[in-house]
Amino acid sequence: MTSRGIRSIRLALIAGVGLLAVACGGGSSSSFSLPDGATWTKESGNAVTVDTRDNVFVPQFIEVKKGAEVTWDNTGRNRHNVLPDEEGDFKEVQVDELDPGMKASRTFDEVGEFGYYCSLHGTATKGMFGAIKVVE
Ligand SMILES: [Cu+2]
Repeated sequence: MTSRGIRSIRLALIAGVGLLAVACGGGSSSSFSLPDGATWTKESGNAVTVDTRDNVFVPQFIEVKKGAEVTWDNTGRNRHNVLPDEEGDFKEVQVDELDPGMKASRTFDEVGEFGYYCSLHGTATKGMFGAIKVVE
């Protein structure tokens, strides 16, 4: 192999390591990324409600203070659940906790961006999904 060939392999390796460092350096435990054109709705209180309708979370993307308690309030007629897009980010809200007319809460003590979705009406990136950005 020519020395030029070796040099370009070395450059490719350095670039690859650099990308890895960027990918791991986010400080968030979730890989959630806000869809194009979407914005975070800032919530100042320690108790924040997400209206859980048929079939959408409102507001969809909220920014809360560390330690805030988020309550999903099922105001629709359908059953819904709330699953973190990365297992373990928070305890799942199962359908029997969130029948129509019911509310379920989770507390967010870790800074980061936590995506979630209703598996009956969406996926982590489509349909009935949302996210919580937790800040200091
Ligand atoms: Cu749903």
